[in-house]
Amino acid sequence: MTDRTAYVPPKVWTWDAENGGPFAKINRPIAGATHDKVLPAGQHPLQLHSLATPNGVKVTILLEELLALGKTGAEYDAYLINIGDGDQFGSGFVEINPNSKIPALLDRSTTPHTRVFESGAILLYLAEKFDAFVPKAGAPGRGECLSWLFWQMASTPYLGGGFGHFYAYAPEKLEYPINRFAMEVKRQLDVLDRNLATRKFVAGDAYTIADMAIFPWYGGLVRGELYGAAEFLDVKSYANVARWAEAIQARPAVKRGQRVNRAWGPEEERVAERHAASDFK
Ligand SMILES: N[C@@H](CCC(=O)N[C@@H](CS)C(=O)NCC(=O)O)C(=O)O
Repeated sequence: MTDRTAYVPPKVWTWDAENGGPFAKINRPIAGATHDKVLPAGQHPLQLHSLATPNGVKVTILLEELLALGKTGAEYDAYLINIGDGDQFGSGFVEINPNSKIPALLDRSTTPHTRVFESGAILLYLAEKFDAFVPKAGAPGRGECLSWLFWQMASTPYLGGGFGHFYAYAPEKLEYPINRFAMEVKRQLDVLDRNLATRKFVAGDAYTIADMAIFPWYGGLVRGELYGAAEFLDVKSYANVARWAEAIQARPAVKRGQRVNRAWGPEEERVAERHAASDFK
């Protein structure tokens, strides 16, 4: 193991803006807006401000699935928040998410308007509002669906903020954190794989918001889309997760949801802003 004993933490931590790796420009130890910026607004009650990262895509997948079910009230305007440019620190965005992270939703069908932030909260809010993809309170399967939804919200920071950060983004490759987080991510994949050995979807027979939350992260990982880590984590050994991920990836609404607020990849696949079904060409 590499000798990492040289660093002695100071008595009081201070912010060294130059030493934060590729995200030094956007990471700050303080909350709040850095600049005034009014958010754009479209014609639909639901206004989404997001980016097609795994956390953002969860919500656009749900919205597209709701529309595919015929829930026309789920029509939405989706605007791009470019986190690399610091759009999440604009005053209008901070008003709907004081935590300055995508995704954030404003529902203008309520009086007063309802802001919802945290992707898990947005999934639950929309699924309940449209009575789809989550069992009702008291119905069988509700506990299982919520358990896996919250499992994703609590587990994924180890995958993204822990493993992904140290394996792919940190300025140096450090053995200790890579080992620690690879161990945890493989444990999480095994949890999912054992669960999916006896079930079609993560919460049972039905496709729910728990699948939509977990798929962009662990589905993306086993499909080789995250951190260039497929071989390192030996993702092909999680065959049940792979089977489930391929089934979800094949859904047309999922494919549409993945294109919304995309700011990278082939130009013809990007739907930077979404206002109507006709935006998918
Ligand atoms: N727990 C949050 C996490 C959201 C999150 O981390 N969003 C990232 C993009 S995937 C972000 O906006 N980062 C910008 C920043 O950290 O400044 C959720 O699930 O909504």
